[in-house]
Amino acid sequence: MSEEYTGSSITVLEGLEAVRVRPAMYIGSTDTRGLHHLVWEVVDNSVDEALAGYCTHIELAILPGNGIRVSDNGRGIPTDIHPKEGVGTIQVVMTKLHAGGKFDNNSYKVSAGLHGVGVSCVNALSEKLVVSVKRNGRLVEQDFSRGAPLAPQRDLGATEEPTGTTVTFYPDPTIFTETVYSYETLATRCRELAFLMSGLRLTVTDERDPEGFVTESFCYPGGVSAFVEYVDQNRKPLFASPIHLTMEAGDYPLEIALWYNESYQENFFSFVNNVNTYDGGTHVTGFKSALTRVISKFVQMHAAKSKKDISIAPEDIREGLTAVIAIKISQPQFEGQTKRKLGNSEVKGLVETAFGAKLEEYFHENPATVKLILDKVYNAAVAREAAHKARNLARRKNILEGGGLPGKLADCSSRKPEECELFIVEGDSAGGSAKQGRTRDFQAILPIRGKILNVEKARLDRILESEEIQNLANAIGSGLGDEFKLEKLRYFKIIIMTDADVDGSHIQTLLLTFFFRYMRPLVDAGHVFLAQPPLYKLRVGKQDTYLFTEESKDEAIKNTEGKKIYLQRYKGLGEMNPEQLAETTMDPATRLLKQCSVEDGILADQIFSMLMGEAVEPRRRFIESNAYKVLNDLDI
Ligand code: 0RA
Repeated sequence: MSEEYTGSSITVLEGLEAVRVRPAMYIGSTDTRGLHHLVWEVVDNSVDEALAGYCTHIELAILPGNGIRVSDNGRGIPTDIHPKEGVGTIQVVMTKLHAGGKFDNNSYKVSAGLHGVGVSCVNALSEKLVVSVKRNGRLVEQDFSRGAPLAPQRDLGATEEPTGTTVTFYPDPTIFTETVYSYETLATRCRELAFLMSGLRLTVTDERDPEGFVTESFCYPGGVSAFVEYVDQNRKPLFASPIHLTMEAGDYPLEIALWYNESYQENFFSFVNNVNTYDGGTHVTGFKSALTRVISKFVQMHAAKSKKDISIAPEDIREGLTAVIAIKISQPQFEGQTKRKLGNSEVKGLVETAFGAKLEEYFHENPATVKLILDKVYNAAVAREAAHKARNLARRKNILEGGGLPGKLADCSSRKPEECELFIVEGDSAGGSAKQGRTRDFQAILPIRGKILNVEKARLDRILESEEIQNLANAIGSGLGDEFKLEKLRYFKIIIMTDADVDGSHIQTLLLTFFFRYMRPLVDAGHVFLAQPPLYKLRVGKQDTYLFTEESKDEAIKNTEGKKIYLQRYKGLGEMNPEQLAETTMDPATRLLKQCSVEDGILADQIFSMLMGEAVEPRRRFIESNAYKVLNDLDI
């Protein structure tokens, strides 16, 4: 690098040095999340170019050496000398904190949204970064390292190709604790962006394996309507295609798609400036109240004709509803601990008015669809009321909000949730061994009787009537559904302990479905675990070893070198005595636990609805195409 050049870039480096000293302050963390965050900072600039109407295709590639290349066919970063800064605009964009990218007034920039720390942070945290721009018929490039320009931009000559920007970067391994990119993570977000930016094409390619690249390309002219179809692909729809409404809420562009299906869940996905607001906010509140108001109005009109007299609750209206709500806002305010909730108070009324009017108009024009929806809402209300009458109201409240402890629970003596563990154990006999083998101070045991109710196929009413579910909810203590309160959790570790056979897996899946649908914060906060009982005991001489996988068993046998061995296959927890069960599966010092987490909520939803839901065809397809993977392991 030339002497002069070093001089002019000093002030710039002071800004970026701060990013290198405290990277987590700028990108959240330096683990795999932060690593992927870098990609979105760059992609957001290209998405902004698409929002401004100049870019139709964004290509993302994972390179050998775990670099990333992001190319777009937008206008290209200007290649002139920046009038105020006196250096090339490329350098200004890449080195000035919060320069973001654009100087034009595009008010819905994603790059100014939730993360919006700017592409200069990516530069600061990359050991190498190259920007390459095609603009005015010329190709111009500039190289950087750890934020510092290595030389002024250089003109590489004329090009016939269309305009665009390519940013290639290699994250600094001295900053990041994890440097390997996940193709799945990148592809999932690209698909989501393609739904949200209808017509924009996003292509992801994994170029790391020289033997062959993996690539996918996403483009959905149907926008959020295609998103809802994608989410519900494993459910039985109530009518042919989603209701898709595009409108302005005040000045804010608003797009909503909604679709009813035969399940009982409500499934909302909401976005502000293409950022997922996992915890909803004022746009979702506005949506819900307009939906309730308009549907109630049509119910009343209908009831007057048919003389039906049913009172409809908001939950009846949302039963089996999947919706995507996407709004663009100039000054979004995000709230809550994780900043995943929209706070702008004016948005509620704007969405309510705009969406309410649009939905009413749609209903007047589509009476056949309205009839299907009203029938579904009636059914939900009738079922709810019938159950309501039959049931003891106080008990329902008790379960929802967490009530008395079940008789079958062998509780622990500690009352400090952070040190307490609840083992949910299949069957009374294993439950007995677990009770004898546990450390009573902090380990509680709840035996369950085999298969619990499949909550994917049942209404809340039936779920609340199930004795096993009542026991579970009461033991855990935090209530369920809308009333779930993580603060009331009685055990920080909820451990599912089942036999390592087909029935055990089924019970695990039923329990996980319940936790995912009705106690989702429990899963998100990392409180749910799967115990890992050993598959084998290998005795060589007087030495016993417990083995947890087929591979480790094969390996261990290989290493016995012809000595006399005795191998026991455990078919269930019941075959272990309490001491063995404690040592292999329960004792924190020696056991293995798998922590459950939801990395991709949409995929998790699809898998649960596919495995456990009403529609048979998607499950059949899944089993057919995956059976070969498990056939060898099944013990039937
Ligand atoms: C500054 C000004 C203009 C575009 C951009 C930056 C720009 C930045 C990035 C980053 C990735 N892709 C990008 N594409 C464009 C406006 C240019 C004009 O007015 O022609």
